[in-house]
Amino acid sequence: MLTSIMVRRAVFTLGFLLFHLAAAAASLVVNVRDVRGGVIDDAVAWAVPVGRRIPAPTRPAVMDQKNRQFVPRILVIQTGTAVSFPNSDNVRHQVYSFSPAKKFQLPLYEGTPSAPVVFDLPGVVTLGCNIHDRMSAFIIVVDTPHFAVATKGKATIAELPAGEYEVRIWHPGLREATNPKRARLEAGGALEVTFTAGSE
Ligand SMILES: [Cu+2]
Repeated sequence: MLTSIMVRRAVFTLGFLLFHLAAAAASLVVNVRDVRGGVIDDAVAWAVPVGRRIPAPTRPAVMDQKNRQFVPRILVIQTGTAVSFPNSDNVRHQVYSFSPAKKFQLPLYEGTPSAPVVFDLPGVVTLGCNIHDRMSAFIIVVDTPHFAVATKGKATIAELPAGEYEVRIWHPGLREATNPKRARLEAGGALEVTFTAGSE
């Protein structure tokens, strides 16, 4: 009897805590436009907590290969994330990167290689396939779990704990890094920031 009351009380307390955590989360909308005001496709945005500890990544990620294309074409991950590279085609691929943030090559393979690749440095990793020249994709490795890929120039980063953030963007046509923007998010609040970036 006592145990059942204790369990009920614990469940109630947990529910109460989760409700308040959800209510306190803020969201950030990041607009990415070109110099003429048009939206930029394939932009990504991320928000790095300022002066706060960043939890280690917990979820693995997947870069698939389907119909001789990488899926997704742009993958954003937190630094330290393990990415698996399954091959869903019935032809073999040989995935590689020469990017300084992660140089690697997977031997020619079918199915899923047994070991995922861990991306332990932030940066942009350009992927290619030695067999199919037109296969290309990007893995954007960022020092935060808070990121989003834009749809029609708008990236929504949800479930952010309140506090100060440094917001950055990237897109495939970007020649040099744009200056970050600071954003201070209140508990339960929503904020919108706009970047103007060259699309050439
Ligand atoms: Cu290939």
